[in-house]
Amino acid sequence: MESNDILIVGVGGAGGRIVQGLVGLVPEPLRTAMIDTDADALAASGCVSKLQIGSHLAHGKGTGGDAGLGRRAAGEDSEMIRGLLTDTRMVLVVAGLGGGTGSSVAVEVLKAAGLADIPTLCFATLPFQFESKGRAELARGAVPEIREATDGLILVPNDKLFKSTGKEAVSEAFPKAEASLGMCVLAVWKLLTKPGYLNATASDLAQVAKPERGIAGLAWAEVRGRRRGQSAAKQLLAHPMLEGGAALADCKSVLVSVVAGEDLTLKDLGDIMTPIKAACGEDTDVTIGTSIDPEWKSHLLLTVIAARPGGWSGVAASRPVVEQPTSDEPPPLVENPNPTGRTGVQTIMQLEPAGRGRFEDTDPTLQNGEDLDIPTYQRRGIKL
Ligand SMILES: Nc1nc2c(ncn2[C@@H]2O[C@H](COP(=O)(O)OP(=O)(O)OP(=O)(O)O)[C@@H](O)[C@H]2O)c(=O)[nH]1
Ligand SMILES: [Mg+2]
Repeated sequence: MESNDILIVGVGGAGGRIVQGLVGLVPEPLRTAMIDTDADALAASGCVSKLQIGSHLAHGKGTGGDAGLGRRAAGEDSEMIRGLLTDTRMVLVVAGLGGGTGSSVAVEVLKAAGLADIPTLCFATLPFQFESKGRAELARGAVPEIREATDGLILVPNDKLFKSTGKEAVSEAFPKAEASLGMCVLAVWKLLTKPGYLNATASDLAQVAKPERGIAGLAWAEVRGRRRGQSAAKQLLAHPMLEGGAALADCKSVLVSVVAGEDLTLKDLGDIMTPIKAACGEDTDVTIGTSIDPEWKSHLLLTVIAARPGGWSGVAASRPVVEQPTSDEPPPLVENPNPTGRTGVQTIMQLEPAGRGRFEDTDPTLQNGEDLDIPTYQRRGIKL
C-alpha cells in the first residue's frame, strides 16, 4: 500500500490534535485530515485536509458535548465526508470519546468508509475518571457503535495514556500523551505502507483488532542506550495498560512493532519477544514487525496492539467502559518519539533457524535439554 492510499483522520478536537502531531514526522507525504464542528480548532490544525461540518447547525463553535448535534452536522455534510474518502484504500480514524463531535462523527466517518468498502481502524481515547458523568456516558454509548462500524477499534483510556507519560504538569503531559498515541498510529501506518513486511496487510492488522477477539488496547515503551531490548520489554510490561504483563495472558492476538536503528540486534529482538511471549497465553497469536531507521541509533520504540476478550481494566468488554482507579505505577518516561522528524525503512527480518552458527563444531551447552548456543528466539519458536 502506498502512503497516499492511507487516510489518517482526526475527528473532533482531541482526534485532530493527535493527528496534527503526525504532520512532518515522516519524509513521505502523510495524508492527514481533520473533521470538526469547531472552526477555531480547524484553523489551528496543520492537517493536509480540513473539513468543517455542520456550519449551519454548530456555527463553527463545536457541539459543546452534544452528540446529537454532531450526528446532524455529519448528516448535513455527508457528501463532503464521502468526498474526503475518494481514492483511499484504508482509513485510520482517531478520536477522543466523550466530546459531542468525536463520539458521534467518528462513527459516521467509519460508516461512510464501510459503505465505500474501505477497511478502517479506529484509535479512540476514553475520558478521564475526573471528567463529567455525561462525557463518560457519551463515550460508553459510542464504543459499541464504533465497534459495529469499524474493522478494528483500539481503545486507550486517557487515565492510562497520561499515566504512561510519567509527567504531572498538564502542560507537559498533554503533548507527551498525544505524541505517544500518535507514534502508535504511525507504527500502524508504517506496517501498512511497506508491502510484504511480515504480511502485515490491512486485513492482517484488522484481524488483530477484530471484534471477535475482544477489545483491542495499546501499550508502548521507548528506550535509548544500551540493553534496549531488555529495557523496552520491561518498560512495556510495566505500561499501565498491561498490568505488569498479566493482561497479556488472556489476549487472543498481539501485534508487536519495533522501530529502531540499524544497530538493532537479534539479541534485542529475543530480549523483547521472550518476556512478551512468556506473558502471553499458549493460544495467543503473536506477530512482530520491525522498522529500521538509521537516525534511530541507540533508540527503540516498542508498540503492542493486543485484543482481549474480557476487556481491559478500565475498558470492560461490555459495560462499563469507564476507567476504574488502579494502583498501577507509571512506566519510565516516554521521550519525544521522533526528535529527528525522520523515519526509517522497514525491513523483513529473515530469522529462520540457521543452525548452530559459529557453535556448529563445538559441543552443545545443554541446560534442561535445551542447547543454549541456539538463540533464544529460535529455541522458543518465536516468529519474527
Ligand atoms: N488525549 C487527549 N484527550 C483529549 C484532549 N482534549 C480532550 N480530550 C479527551 O477527548 C474527549 C473529547 O474532547 P474533544 O475532542 O475536545 O471534544 P470534541 O470531539 O471536539 O467534541 P465537542 O467539542 O464537544 O464538539 C474529552 O472528554 C477528553 O477525554 C487532548 O488534547 N488529548
Ligand atoms: Mg471540540
